[in-house]
Parts: sequence; C-alpha cells; structure tokens
Amino acid sequence: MHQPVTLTRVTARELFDSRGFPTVEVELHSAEFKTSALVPSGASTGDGEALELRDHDPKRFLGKGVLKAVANVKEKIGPAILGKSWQRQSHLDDFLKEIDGTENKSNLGANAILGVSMAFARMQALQSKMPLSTSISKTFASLGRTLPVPMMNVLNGGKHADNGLAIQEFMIVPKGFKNFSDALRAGVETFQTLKKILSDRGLSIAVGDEGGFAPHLGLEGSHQSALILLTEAISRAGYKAGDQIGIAIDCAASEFCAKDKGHYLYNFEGASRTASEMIAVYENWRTHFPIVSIEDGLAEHDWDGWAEMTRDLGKKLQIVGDDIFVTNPKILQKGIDAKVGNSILIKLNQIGTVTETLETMRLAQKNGYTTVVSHRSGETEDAFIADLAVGTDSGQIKTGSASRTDRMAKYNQLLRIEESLGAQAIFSKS
Ligand code: 2PG
Ligand code: MG
Repeated sequence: MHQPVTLTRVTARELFDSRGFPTVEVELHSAEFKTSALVPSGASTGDGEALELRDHDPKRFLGKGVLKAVANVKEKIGPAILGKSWQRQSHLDDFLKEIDGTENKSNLGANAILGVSMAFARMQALQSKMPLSTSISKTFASLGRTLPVPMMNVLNGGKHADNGLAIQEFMIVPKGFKNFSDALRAGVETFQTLKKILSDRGLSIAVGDEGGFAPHLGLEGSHQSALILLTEAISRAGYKAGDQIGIAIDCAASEFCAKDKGHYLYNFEGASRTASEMIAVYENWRTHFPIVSIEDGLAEHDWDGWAEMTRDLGKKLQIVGDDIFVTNPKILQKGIDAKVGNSILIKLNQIGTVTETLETMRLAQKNGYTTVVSHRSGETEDAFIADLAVGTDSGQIKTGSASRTDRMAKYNQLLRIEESLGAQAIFSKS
C-alpha cells in the first residue's frame, strides 16, 4: 500500500532535451522529500498526441520555449494541488485532467501535466519507501520483476537523420539470452561491430538523434542494404541472427505517405506504392531477414491498410502501433475492435499522465497486445521509462542505440534494477 502524499512545494523550470530544445522539469517537495521529472519530446509525432505546449515566441529558441508550461505548473497546478493529501496516483492525475478541462491537455499543456504526474510517482515511491519500479507495480497490480527485451535503434533514418532512408529505425532485438545484462551486452557488442564495419567501408559513423548510425547507403535498395548490414554485424559480433538477436523496424510510415483521391500512397524507394504493395515489401524482407517486429508499417490514418497488414502478417510478426494509437486507451480500443495491430508502443507524453499510460497498458495486456515502453527522439537524462517498463512487466523497451547518455541512462537504470532484484529478476520472453 502507498502512503498518502502531501506536497509542500511545487515548482518547475525550463531545461534542455537531447536536441538542445527547451523542456520542462517539475520539482515537488513534501515535508521529507524532494523529487523531480523531465519531460521528453518527439519529432515524428502522431496527430492524436496530447498537446506539448510551446511558447511560439520567435525571439526565444525559434519559438520552442516552454515558459508558458513552466508558469502553468507554478501558478495554476501548484496552488491547486498543494496541501492536500493524495492517496493514489490516479486521484492526482484525474484532478490534473479536470483542471485542464480539455481532451488533449491543450490548456495547461501535456508537458506541464506529465512532469507533475511523473514527479508525483517518484514522490509516492519515496514516501512509501519503495523503488520506483516496485511502486509502479503496486499501482499496476503486476509482478514488477520483468526486465524488458531492449530494442536498440542502431541505424537511423527518416526524420531522425538526413541520409535519405525512408524508414526511421532499424533495431536489433537481443531476445535469446538468459538475463537482461547478457542481452544488453550482445546489443552493445553488435553496435560496436557495426561501427567497425561502417568505418572499414568508409561510411559515416556519425550518429542520429537516438544514437544510431546514419550512413548514406545509396538510394537503390538502400533499405535492403541496411538489413544486410545489421545481419552481418550480428554474426560478426559472434551472435546468431534470429535465435539470439532479431531485427525490428519502425517505418514511421506517416512520414512518407500521401493521400491521393481518398487512397493512401507510400513514396518508397522511388515508387508510389499502395498499402498492399508495402505489405508485400515487408513480407519479402521477412523471408530474407530475421525480422520480428514492424512498427508503424503504414500511416496512422490508413486503418484499412492496417487491418490488412494485421491479417496478413499479424500471426508471424509483432505489429506495433505508435502514431496510430498514441498511447490513448480510446484509440487502442478502436484498434482492438477493428483487429488492428497486436502490439502498442507506450509513450507517456503522447497521453500526458502516468495513470492514463497505465490504463492503456492494462487494456493492451488484457487483450493480448504486447507493450513496448518507449523513449522519444528528444530525450533527457530522466530514466523514468526504465522503471515503468519493469514496474508494468511490459516485456519490451525501445530506448535507442548504445550511445549518447540520454539513451544509455535508461539501460544503466535497467542494469541497476536487475542487480537490486537479484534472483527475483525475470528476463522477458516476449
Ligand atoms: C518513434 C519515436 C521514438 P519520435 O517514432 O517511435 O523512437 O520517435 O519521438 O520522434 O516520435
Ligand atoms: Mg514510432
């Protein structure tokens, strides 16, 4: 059981994310403790995401300042939540939603609200003398001992790089290991091996937003080249592609899709393709490469295409909805009813509170959808999602490559959690 929390001070400040853009940090105080939380920010955002409040003042940070969101925490949220006794995360989060009063949190800003919600989760954990992951597991009624399989984005494209690759993320998925640290080691070694292969071939080893490499692979069939490179890196690192390390892709297909006379067409490798043609491309890759998961293979509004892709590939692959579901329980329910996808990407700031995030995860798990807890391309040193992944037994986490501290902070936190769980730790089989 959680101890009730009474807040004595609520404040916020404008700090920076990994892209050097301003973001919100919220700080909460109780009589005994102080906690804080930093909010992440996406680039390839879904239309249905909760609103990230930016100042739009062209004189500061190209309009991307967050002083309004900071002021909302200090002047509107703080006075409304101070001094009361909060027994549950959901009590606080429901109240925050109520004072915002909009469907997409556009009044106070999802960045203001989420910062408070996350810092509160930390306060509740401290007050109840539990690690954050355990505290989340009490709220979620889960085991809270499952270390997730990492999905490591080692080759970047799309909006996260400028190398002409339409597909945004090529990930390695070290799943065939006995524990998280062995899996992570295999992922890190594969990343280092990939670096060597690229540099031996005179290709760029500069990294993109999520710490993966972003080489120019030439235009024709470049996606195929990326998949070949990954498979080669896995085996040269000494691992079995498929059994030990699989491949996952996040196509972020909304970014290369256009609607033409009511039809969705995908501008892919120099041709304009229908959803069925894209599905055929994925099916073909699947037969040649150890692909285990495809995220946002089609655009977020192409629901018919999604249903077709789920029918065709859903038994063989994990079909993850990110931009289409935006961590929103109502949209996920629509997806469940329409038999769209079999997995959901979970991003706290798409929906804007910890409680709603947990609600979406519960709905997914109850309906046999897998859950992948995820970072954003604009991240910070805050490793909340590591605890969230373990606390909910989510089974999978997507938090970037094996470089950049904004990404490694999450892996490091998972290693700490695994160590503290000791023999109690389980490594996910998903
Ligand atoms: C995604 C994410 C994270 P962004 O599409 O899954 O990798 O990117 O945060 O830019 O939406
Ligand atoms: Mg995505």
